[in-house]
Amino acid sequence: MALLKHQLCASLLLMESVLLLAAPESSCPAYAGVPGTPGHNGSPGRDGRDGFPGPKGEKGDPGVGAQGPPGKMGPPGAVGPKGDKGNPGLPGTGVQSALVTQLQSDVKRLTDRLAAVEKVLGFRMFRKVGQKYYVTDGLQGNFEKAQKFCSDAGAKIVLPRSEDENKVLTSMQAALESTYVYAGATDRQKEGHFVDMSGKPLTFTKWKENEPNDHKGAEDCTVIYKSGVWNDVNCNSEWHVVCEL
Ligand code: MFU
Ligand code: CA
Ligand code: CA
Repeated sequence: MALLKHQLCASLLLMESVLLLAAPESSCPAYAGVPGTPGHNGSPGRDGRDGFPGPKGEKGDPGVGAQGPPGKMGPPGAVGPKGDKGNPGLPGTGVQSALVTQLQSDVKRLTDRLAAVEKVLGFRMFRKVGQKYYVTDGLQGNFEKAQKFCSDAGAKIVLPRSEDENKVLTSMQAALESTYVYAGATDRQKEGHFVDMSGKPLTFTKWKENEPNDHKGAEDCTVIYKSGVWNDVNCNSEWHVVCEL
């Protein structure tokens, strides 16, 4: 029975196909079929293309960050030209003027004294005695050479004016291993009458016994022996030279 129904349906379908081919715009009356069930949803389509760029946005508001730290100091500028001399000061009071005058004289005294001390330091040996300095470089020579050496040094040939000074001189002689040192006294002007280099009579002397004797009638210069006593000698004999400042 099932086979028969199948054969019948197949025959009907064949007949319908033939009729449709023979008369495509057939006006044969037909019955509409029962609607089928809806199909399943399809898979999603592909992504679309990018859209066109939008319009430019409005300018933003200024930032509100804190101010940064100051930069480093720049390099120093060139030294400017020297300024003009200032105006003279106002006159001081009497006390101020007296003080300035005093300070000026103090500075001068100190400056002069410093210069003297610095001169002394230029010698090989020196001694301070009272207000004087005795100096020597150990030179030996006749009286003329002794005078020139001391004069060139801005000094005078030594002449002890007291026992203290005489002693200091002998202490230098010991250090120099000197027998005699020339002193600044002669009797060239008047034989037997010894005077200093300014022509003034001597206020202190320490002649050895029987001196000055003007030995051989040719002794007009004075020397001091290492023991401290004095003798007159020939001015051409050569002995140590000490100067006083
Ligand atoms: C004494 C001194 C002279 C010299 C002579 C050698 O005379 O007075 O000045 O030193 O001796 C004798
Ligand atoms: Ca003499
Ligand atoms: Ca003598």
